[in-house]
Amino acid sequence: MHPMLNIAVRAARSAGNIIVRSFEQVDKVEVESKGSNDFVTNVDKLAEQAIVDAIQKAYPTHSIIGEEFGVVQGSDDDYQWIIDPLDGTTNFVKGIPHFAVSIALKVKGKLDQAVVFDPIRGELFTASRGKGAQLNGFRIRVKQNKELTGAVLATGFPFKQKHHMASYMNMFQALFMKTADMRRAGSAALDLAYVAAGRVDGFFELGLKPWDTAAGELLVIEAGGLVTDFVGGHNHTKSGNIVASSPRVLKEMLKDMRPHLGDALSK
Ligand code: 2AM
Ligand code: CA
Ligand code: CA
Ligand code: CA
Repeated sequence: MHPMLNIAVRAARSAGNIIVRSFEQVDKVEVESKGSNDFVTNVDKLAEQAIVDAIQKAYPTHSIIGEEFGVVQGSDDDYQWIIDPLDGTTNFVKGIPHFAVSIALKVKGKLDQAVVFDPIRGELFTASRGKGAQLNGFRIRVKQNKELTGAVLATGFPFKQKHHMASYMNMFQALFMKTADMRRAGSAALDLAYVAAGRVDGFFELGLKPWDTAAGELLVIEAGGLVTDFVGGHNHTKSGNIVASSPRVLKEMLKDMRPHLGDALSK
């Protein structure tokens, strides 16, 4: 295992331990609101601190960007960690055991290492650039479906951008009519990991942040899938509008979504 992936795994496991311990008594966890429908807890922050500590202990010069603490600038700009200590906080606070720790490393702007860890199931998804993707050490691959018919897609609702709900519903409908079913499980990082593992056939969501998708994106790519924005380009890191699937299904998804995008989502 790449030494930096090894550190990422260690960091994810220590965050996972904090999260699982608190989840056992989740009724006692204090929930703050970061704005409407946006929860955060002390556990998010403790988990992020554990990850930052693990990275800084091993690589004191690296930069880190995390959901809760923002940018921790290091002296070395070539190495940037992108972390979401708890992806699926809404599930966590509701007592639904489906959430993950997401840690990615970019080297000179390119995704290089990725970990998505589901601490409840003990599922560790990892990828290193050019080396494939694994689940608990076993190789995983994106399902190479040729069409949407029979597919199950994961998605997320635009909880923060409710002004996009109408467009979203139109896209949802266009895709839903062709697929077997849809899943809205509540963790974008796990949605992407599940695409990588072939558990779902594709994923789309709008308005996500870099820490939601960075690790999952590398998992999907290393597992033989594609990740694009809503028009097949590579603006998804900026726009947060993301589609992931096998090359052929992704192409069909984009075609079906296209009539419903409007100007705002054409990126
Ligand atoms: P978070 O738990 O780290 O905030 C799924 O739609 C994604 O959106 C998740 O990865 C989740 O990341 C984020 N999210 C933030 N607030 C949400 C909410 N109220 N409902 C669902 N997802 C939310
Ligand atoms: Ca959050
Ligand atoms: Ca998140
Ligand atoms: Ca989070």
